Amino acid sequence: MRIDTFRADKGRHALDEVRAVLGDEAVVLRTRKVGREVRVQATTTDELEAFQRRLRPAPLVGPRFGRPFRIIALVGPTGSGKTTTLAKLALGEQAFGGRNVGVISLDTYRIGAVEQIQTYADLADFPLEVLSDVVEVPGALKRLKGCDTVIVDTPGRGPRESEDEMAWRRILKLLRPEEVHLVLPAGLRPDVAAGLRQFYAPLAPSHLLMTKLDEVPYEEGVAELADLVGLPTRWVSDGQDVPGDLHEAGTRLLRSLSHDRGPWLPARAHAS
Ligand SMILES: Nc1nc2c(ncn2[C@@H]2O[C@H](COP(=O)(O)OP(=O)(O)OP(=O)(O)O)[C@@H](O)[C@H]2O)c(=O)[nH]1
Ligand SMILES: [Mg+2]
Repeated sequence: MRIDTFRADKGRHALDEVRAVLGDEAVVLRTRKVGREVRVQATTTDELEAFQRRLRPAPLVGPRFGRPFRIIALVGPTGSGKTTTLAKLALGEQAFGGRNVGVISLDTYRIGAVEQIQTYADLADFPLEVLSDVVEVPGALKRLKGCDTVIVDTPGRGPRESEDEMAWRRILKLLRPEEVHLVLPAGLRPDVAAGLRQFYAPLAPSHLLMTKLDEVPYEEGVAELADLVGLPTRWVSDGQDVPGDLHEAGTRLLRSLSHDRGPWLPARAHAS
């Protein structure tokens, strides 16, 4: 999305400039005073509409591969929030909460990973299958046949992932998920996000799921990052509360484009 920045000594001069360059279609996003200068960021209604179209997800599909449930997988770098988001998706009314959800975990690498997901499974009473080999797939799918949606958690691994650690990728391919959400923290540097998009391309991510919006001052740059990754996005996460801190992405990203500028403190600091 094209966002232009206009600078002037007074607000109205900056706005005159906005109108002169972008015309009647201009949409002012953010206005900021920096020293003696007023900075206005603006775009056009056409740009905004195109942005919304690019990020809007198609309606959630039903099962597609001759099985009784749809599979939604979460992939992404270490600590991006995959397991926490999975719990929110499984428990939250804004996602699949209260319906028949099952969980498959492919994270048998990190110490404590199984215990982490087992805790949520016990709390929420959803069936959990932990898989480390492709031969375990048919049995697990059979045991989950009463579910409507199965969510798959995967290990966070970096570019130095070894051949042995790649086993989970083969299992994921075999599962043929209807949706693969690339889970990325919203505060990533754009070049790092672009690199990760490329790194995860072999897993064919269909959606972006941004986490940790609460850690980004004024949520500035969050919508631009989503635009850069260029995948439809259904949910965003903005905190550690399960399942509360999960939201529908469209309106939230649009709102983040024109976030108010008060003094910024991390959400936890506000609460205390
Ligand atoms: N502030 C904030 N913290 C979050 C959010 N989502 C997750 N976290 C925290 O981030 C940390 C890592 O979350 P996990 O869900 O374990 O991340 P993961 O991607 O499963 O990590 P690995 O399995 O090690 O790759 C935890 O402390 C979570 O509570 C969020 O939206 N905002
Ligand atoms: Mg995890």
